[in-house]
Amino acid sequence: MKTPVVIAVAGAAGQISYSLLFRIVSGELFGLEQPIILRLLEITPSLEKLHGVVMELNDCAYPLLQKVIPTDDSRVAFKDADYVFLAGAKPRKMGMKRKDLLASNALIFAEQGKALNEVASRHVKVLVTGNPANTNALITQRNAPDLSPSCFAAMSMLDHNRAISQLAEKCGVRSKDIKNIIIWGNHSETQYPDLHHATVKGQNAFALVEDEWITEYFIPTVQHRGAAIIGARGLSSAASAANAAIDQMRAWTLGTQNNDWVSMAVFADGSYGIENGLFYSFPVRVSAEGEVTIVSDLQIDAFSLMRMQVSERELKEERMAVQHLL
Ligand code: NAX
Repeated sequence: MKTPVVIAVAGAAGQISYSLLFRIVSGELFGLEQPIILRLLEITPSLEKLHGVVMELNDCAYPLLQKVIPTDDSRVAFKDADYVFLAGAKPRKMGMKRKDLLASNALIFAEQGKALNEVASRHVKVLVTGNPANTNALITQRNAPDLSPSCFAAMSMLDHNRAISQLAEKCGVRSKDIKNIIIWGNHSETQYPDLHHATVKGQNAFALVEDEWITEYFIPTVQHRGAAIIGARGLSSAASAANAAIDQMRAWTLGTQNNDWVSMAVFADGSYGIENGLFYSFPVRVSAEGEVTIVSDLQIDAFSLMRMQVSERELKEERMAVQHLL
């Protein structure tokens, strides 16, 4: 058995965590040889509920789970953390736009950034899920100046998986047959799901689907999928969000495979003209050592560039609204 890794989850009594935690400690994240210490963060009023989750985790008798530490103190939760899932935030309710969430959730991420800066491992990987995820990642990163910006990412893997699933259904293939999908931009309705580089069983996706399907169905369906799920379930995506969090953290740690890439919202380095320092979703490849590289030199047509810039503009506006916390 390897040395245990410390995994911290904020919002640990919430609905995403209720799927996420059990999958992490069953070995789905890092395999069956990797023992885990879990540090679970909640607000004080939710500690009793968290206690129930901890009882259930213990009742699974998972061989990989060495210890569970529930707490309402972020400095205890993030102590020596190697991997952090930040899902502790209010979710969007029916009819609410992500921007409405900004004001109430931003402070949480400023505080958690400071705590990470003080106590987390210097090589920590912090995946921000709580919405608005990209701007919350920015707030967290800016409040953790002693950590490299490469320690932070926001989740766009759910959008990436949604795009794969739509294309697979359209082409009558399985999700594993789809490669090189891209989500550009913000995890919001301005995101741009891009098929220009995608392949279906090795064939260019563009040659297999009609232009009209892309603009009238594919792009809006992926962009508005979160709202559609809220409309149908009365609650925001939870199991699929937990699944995507596992997919993104696993790819970020163990690497991408077979010349494929994943979409991750990472610290922009000027690639594709996107302003440096925004957390923007790009196609990335990850080495087996966990080093992330934005895929460069993709041909971008005028339609795509316009869509990418719309999402960049929204991220700049969100940044303006939280300037006081940066
Ligand atoms: P829940 O309300 O079920 O859970 C959130 C939990 O966070 C609650 O238990 C709450 O007590 C806790 N919490 C609140 N403030 C906290 C703080 N300061 N420290 C620690 N914990 C705190 O929401 P859930 O459905 O689990 O969603 C969590 C977040 O993920 C929301 O912001 C939601 O909008 C976002 N999502 C992001 C997605 C993405 O793709 N990036 C998709 C799914 C989801 O909508």
